[in-house]
Amino acid sequence: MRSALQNALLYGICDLGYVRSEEAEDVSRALLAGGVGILQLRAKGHDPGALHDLSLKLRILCDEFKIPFVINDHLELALECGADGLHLGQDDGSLQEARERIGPEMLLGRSTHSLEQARQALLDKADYIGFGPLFPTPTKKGRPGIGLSKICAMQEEVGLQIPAFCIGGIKPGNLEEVKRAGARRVVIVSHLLSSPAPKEETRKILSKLL
Ligand code: TZP
Ligand code: MG
Repeated sequence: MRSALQNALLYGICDLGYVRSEEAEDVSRALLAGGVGILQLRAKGHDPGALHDLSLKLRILCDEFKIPFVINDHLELALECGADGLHLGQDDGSLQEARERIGPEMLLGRSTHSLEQARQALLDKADYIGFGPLFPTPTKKGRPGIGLSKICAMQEEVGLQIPAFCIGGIKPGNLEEVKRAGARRVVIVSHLLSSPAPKEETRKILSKLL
């Protein structure tokens, strides 16, 4: 799955803040069919125990598409469902401790909100990072946008060594600007999940990243 991660330009998130659990499989299928190169299950405020069945379904679905499946926040759930990866934020503990528990194979992702944090994630042996939010976004309430000015430096220092996905408020209307600022890979959540045609919209966005 490490080589699949290297190929991923668009990171899809099935975020239960936007998608009802009953729809999560269909929406995830649409994102995968549209070409996301990695898929995460994000379920803020949900009891991990209640995510077991859904995570197994998405695990199988991602296998079908040969795309890495990542669990946000919940290490035990990631192990239980046989996820390909675990994604941790800045407040979710050390990457070294997580690595000791998940073993050498599972991908470990880290959210970063500054160039310094991006550098640190590389030193801490993250397999990939998220970098943002570039713009304020309702998906991550209360966090200011970090802007576009550090993308180039982050890309050179970190993004040449591990995949670095810019995130936060990215939409078709600002994607060109984000790319011009140096972004190569992106995560797009609300725009894709609120689209009436998520597969086609994913395809459209991906074609702009190729
Ligand atoms: N981390 C930083 S911004 C963000 C996360 C999970 C949310 C991105 O969502 P959207 O809807 O694409 O702005
Ligand atoms: Mg987290």
